[in-house]
Amino acid sequence: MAMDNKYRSGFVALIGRPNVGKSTLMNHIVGQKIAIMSDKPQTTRNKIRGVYTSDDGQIIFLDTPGIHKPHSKLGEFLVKTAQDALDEVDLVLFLIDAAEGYGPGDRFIMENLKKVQTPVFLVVNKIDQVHPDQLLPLIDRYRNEYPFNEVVPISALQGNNTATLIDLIMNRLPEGPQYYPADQVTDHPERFIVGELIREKVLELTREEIPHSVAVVIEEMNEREEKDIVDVRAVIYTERPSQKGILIGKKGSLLKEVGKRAREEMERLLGTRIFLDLWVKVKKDWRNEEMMLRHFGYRE
Ligand code: GDP
Ligand code: MG
Ligand code: K
Repeated sequence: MAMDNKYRSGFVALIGRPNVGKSTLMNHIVGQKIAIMSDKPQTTRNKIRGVYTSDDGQIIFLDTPGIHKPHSKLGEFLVKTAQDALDEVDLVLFLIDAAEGYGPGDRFIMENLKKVQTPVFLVVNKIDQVHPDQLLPLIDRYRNEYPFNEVVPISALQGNNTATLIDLIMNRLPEGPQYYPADQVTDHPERFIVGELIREKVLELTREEIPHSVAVVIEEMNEREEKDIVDVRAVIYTERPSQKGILIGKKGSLLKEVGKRAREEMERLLGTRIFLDLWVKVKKDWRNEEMMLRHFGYRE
């Protein structure tokens, strides 16, 4: 509950190393699957907004790409994107994984946090996986490196203490308007969600054989006028012909399964029948090609 009866609203960035639970937290608070979850790191590459609305105010979450030491042009771009987001928001939630403990990537993030003015909460996630005695030393370790405005232990998965987190966030936000209608949880284009769903199914079905170098481009997404059907033409880009072979599978069996699973989930999500036309193409070393980055929508 807010401390006064002003309506508050603002933008909150979720940052932290891959797999700490950023998407899980946002999905828990917003209550709908909008960011794609996976146990493989870095499946969320674009900003996704989740909107939480109550009588006290409105919180608009940005699920930014993780800040980590860049190893390629794509990596540099992702770090820059994350950094830019931090300067534009009202509050930053820095998530850590209580079970994983302190990691070298966290120091890099905190160094970067010192460069922005925005207040920062340390959100210690996955407390369901540790003994309470382990928490204080861990928190001290982080506090020694950065003067966090709040420290909030939670379990995003089980929802422990997330209501407190919401209250603390709300009280930090400035007085402001309700930016989005109360029933809106995301303003992300359906195209992006559809692309991410296909990527999710590829990662699900190929495990380690296909690295994160796959990108999905939705080339066409059209609603048929006379029928309740949406035509989607999508291309999965891989870096090597061998990966293309794996992805297609024996007599096209793997690609067929990717398409089937993605289509079923799209139909549930969008509430319409989907006709999915799925292709696999090879683009060598697309991670480091500026033009491709632009083509895939990672550049303005
Ligand atoms: P992200 O990369 O930071 O967005 O992390 P995800 O939200 O994709 O979560 C990574 C993994 O951690 C998933 O398998 C989640 O189910 C799991 N996870 C997230 N939050 C919690 C939590 O509070 N407790 C436990 N035990 N697992 C969690
Ligand atoms: Mg995520
Ligand atoms: K700061």
